[in-house]
Amino acid sequence: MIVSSLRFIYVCLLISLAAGCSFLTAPADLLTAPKVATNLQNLRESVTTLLPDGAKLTIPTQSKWIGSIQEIDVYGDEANEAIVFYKQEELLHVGVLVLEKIEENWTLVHQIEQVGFELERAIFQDITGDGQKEMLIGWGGGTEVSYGFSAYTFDNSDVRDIGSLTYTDIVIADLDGDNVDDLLSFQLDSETSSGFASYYRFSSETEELELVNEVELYGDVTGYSQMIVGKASFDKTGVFLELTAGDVAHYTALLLAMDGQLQDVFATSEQSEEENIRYKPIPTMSMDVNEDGIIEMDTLVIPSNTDDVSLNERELIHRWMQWDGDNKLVRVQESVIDSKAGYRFDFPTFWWDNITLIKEGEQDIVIQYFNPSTQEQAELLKLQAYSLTNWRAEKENLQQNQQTFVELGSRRDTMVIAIMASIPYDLSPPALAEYKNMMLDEETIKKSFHWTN
Ligand SMILES: [Ca+2]
Ligand SMILES: [Ca+2]
Ligand SMILES: [Ca+2]
Repeated sequence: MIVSSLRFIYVCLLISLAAGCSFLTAPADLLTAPKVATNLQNLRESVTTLLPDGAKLTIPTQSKWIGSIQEIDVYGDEANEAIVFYKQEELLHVGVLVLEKIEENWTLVHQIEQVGFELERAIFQDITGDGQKEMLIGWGGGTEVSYGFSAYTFDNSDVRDIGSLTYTDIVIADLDGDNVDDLLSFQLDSETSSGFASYYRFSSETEELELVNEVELYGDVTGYSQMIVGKASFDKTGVFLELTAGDVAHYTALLLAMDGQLQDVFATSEQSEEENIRYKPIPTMSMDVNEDGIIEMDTLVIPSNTDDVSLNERELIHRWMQWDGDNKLVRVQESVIDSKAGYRFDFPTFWWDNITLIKEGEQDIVIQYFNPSTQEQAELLKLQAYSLTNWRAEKENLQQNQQTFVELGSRRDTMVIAIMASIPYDLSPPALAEYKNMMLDEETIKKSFHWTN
């Protein structure tokens, strides 16, 4: 057991040198693995006797992987403490117990309690920069959009509250690049239809979390669907926030720390093009779509020559935009996404601005060559999703009709294929030459296909 664990650590260390492998289990835990079962039983018995009257174990709703009992070293003494989450429904109390193992016995050393109906999240992360983890707890208060958050630091077996705030969502990340994690809270105020982002850093002078600055988000913010943190450029970490403004518009905000202050990058920009492209009729999700380590915004573009198509029947182009480090967005990729069938098909760059999309039936997406100057248009590729049960018969049909197609992938009950169109000889000679250059071979078609969920 120990030998194989050591081998695992060795392999992981090798990988970590190359690619930043993260330990799912700490090495110390692996080395003591055979003892875990008895230790855990011992701990569970202690927890049962130490819980307050009428209290039940609970799991933080947004950090479910943590469970109701977490063994973690918060004292920095290289021995694990046990953190226990509980609630007392009748009293509307939620609480945390900190247990320390003293002479083989789990002993209650701290009890922290708040009024609330649930524990919303629990995070163990160093936000003071001393290498020792803080305990960050989100308490569910009375409303759906606002929670209370408290950060606790442990020193010399003492626990101290270093800052409390309210939040709708929260991210912890090093935004200013000083190698110490900072805290960004997002607050949605449903009464005034407004959103605020507040930037906090730990101050070594006051030894508390300090509000650096607050940014009011642009527009009548009524909701949000995503808040993620990641690289916004090679050297800058940003927070991408997918917001609902008013009843129908959605847009992506990018929040960054510039010169130590939080900024909403495009709210201060006078580039109206950048303003407009971030607005869309439905929310989308930012992600690192081209796998270069940088997060892209997923913006939506109406395909050419579809003005008379109703919005519901229109298939929109997903135009993935990367921040240029200043106040502009740069197009890095274009795709079509079928969220029902669960796939994305990426367009080669030489297709950009020379194609349009047509939705056929429920699930067929026709990609057409489109010449903006002559308005000539011709089918290039059709993406079709079938249920697997129908696929065999459909395949025979396609073969009988001598159609060229590529099987892109099958998953669950879905088969997705791409049908290559036959060459449209009615195009003008220059358009036909352009069309032929835009035809994709089987390998490129396969590489352009990705499952999304
Ligand atoms: Ca710390
Ligand atoms: Ca920092
Ligand atoms: Ca990327």
